[in-house]
Amino acid sequence: MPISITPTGDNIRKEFYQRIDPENLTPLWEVLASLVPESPTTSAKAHLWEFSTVRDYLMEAGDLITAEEAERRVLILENPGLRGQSQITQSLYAGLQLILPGEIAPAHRHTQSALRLVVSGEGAYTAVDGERTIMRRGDFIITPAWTYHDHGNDGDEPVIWLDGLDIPIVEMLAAGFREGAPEKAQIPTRPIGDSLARFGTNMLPVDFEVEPSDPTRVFVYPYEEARRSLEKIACGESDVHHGFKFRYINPATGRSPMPTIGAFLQMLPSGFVTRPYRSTDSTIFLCLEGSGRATIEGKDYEFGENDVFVIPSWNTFKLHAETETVLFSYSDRPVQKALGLWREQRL
Ligand code: 1HN
Repeated sequence: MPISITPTGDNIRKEFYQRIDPENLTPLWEVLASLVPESPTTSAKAHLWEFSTVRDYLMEAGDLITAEEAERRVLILENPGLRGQSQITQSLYAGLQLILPGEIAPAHRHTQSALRLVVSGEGAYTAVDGERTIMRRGDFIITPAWTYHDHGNDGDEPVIWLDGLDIPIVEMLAAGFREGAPEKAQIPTRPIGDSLARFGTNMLPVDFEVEPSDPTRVFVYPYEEARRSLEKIACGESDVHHGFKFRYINPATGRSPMPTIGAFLQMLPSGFVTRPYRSTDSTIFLCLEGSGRATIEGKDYEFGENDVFVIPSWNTFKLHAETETVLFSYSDRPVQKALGLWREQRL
């Protein structure tokens, strides 16, 4: 007898689903539309964290636990739509880290890539692959996959920075490894500034050749220089959707500094309002200077210095700068571009 394609009673279908369930089988037709949505759907929500609130709790955490005991003293910025999952978007992690004077966050390495954006305080250093970098406000510092890194604070004030990691991506791929280092703090093998001098001044060592997939040899992108470049280009014509916006690169390849995370720096002149825009890369923003308002899917989020906000994939937003504003941001754009998935819409 031919198989009937006329609608079957709900109960008969349910009974069928129950019978195949013990065999670890389940019908596609019940989930197809949500598996392959017409446009991106994510449980992540738009949200803003006021720095002053997080800072106060971080300082309280400073009395509760040492950096060494915690390994990293961090308050995770958890997306309200993804609670309990240690992520700020479906693909990325964010946290604010505190290191007090005299403390060391011990050396380790892992396959997850990390970025830091220094937010408040001076006098701390981070050491990457045997080279220390002094952390100054606004500096963008990276720890490529499987590079040893430790942090220390030789100064006399608390230092706080934003951490961004690709933890959910590595988790999805089940490719996470980590190990401790032989020493608590790496013994420097190169002087401060060595990598930047060799690889970050529009020159490369004469015999240095790079493969497109090589990680960057530049670990620090000083804010002082980035800020100067923004100032220079801000005399010219602005982009109606972005104001004046740069992407950070590996200077040897022109690609993103790390394969999984793209990072950006933009300036919006006082009073500037961007035209509505959306893209498939959920993006985390940190306000380095100025203040303003992000309107995300029609809802307003007022931001000031050091506040962090997140815009989920395909959410339409515009940015309104109350005063001259500098925003740092990061996303999974390089992953999406490599896979041919990235889309944007300029409205
Ligand atoms: C990590 O290694 C750091 O090195 C910060 O500062 C946050 C979150 C999860 C896993 C490793 C750091 C981290 C982390």
